Amino acid sequence: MRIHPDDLLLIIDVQNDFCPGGALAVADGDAVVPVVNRVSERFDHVVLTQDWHPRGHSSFATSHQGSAPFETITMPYGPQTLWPDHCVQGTAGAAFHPQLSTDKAELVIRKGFRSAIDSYSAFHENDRTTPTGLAGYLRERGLKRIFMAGLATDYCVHYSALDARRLGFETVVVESGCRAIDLSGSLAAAHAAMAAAGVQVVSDLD
Ligand code: VGL
Ligand code: ZN
Repeated sequence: MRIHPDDLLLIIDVQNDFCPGGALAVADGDAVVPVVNRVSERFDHVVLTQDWHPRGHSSFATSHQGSAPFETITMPYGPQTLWPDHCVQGTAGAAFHPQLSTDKAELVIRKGFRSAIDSYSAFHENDRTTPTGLAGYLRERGLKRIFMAGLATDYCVHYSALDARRLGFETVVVESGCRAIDLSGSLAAAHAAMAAAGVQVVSDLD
């Protein structure tokens, strides 16, 4: 696939807590690092996202008495999966994987920093209305096509891709640079939703 000078690579949540040994480890999560590093050399513009929760965040099972990680509860904005405490602001788990090339990134967008609301998508929090500001940033810069990779395919990549389409961006997910949590069919559901929304999924860029 030909990459254009005004294409963007959005690298999603390649953080220690989503890699083996981390608090919310995605199987083989660190395998995305060399892929993402290689792919990012092809782009003139790179943006990173960083899951960035305050202690006691409402998406943590430990914030809800009697609840366990991976259960679903109802929040004012809808259903919310509960997670182990992860990506707490300023901790080693919230840091980018040490081998991730971050120098080229023009912007790091942090998300999930409001205690009462989770944010899977790089564009909108889980109420689907509170914006992160990324769409405005990309529009102002004239960047119209977004390639995505990172963690996890079925959560933050999936929701970012759907929002990108909803906001009118051409959207390409690079699968070799993604790994999934796959909680009760979430990966298959993510693939179906992305296809229906017109997200292009490619196995690699070459
Ligand atoms: C993510 C669950 C909770 C992700 C973030 O990056 O996919 N998943 N927080
Ligand atoms: Zn999170």
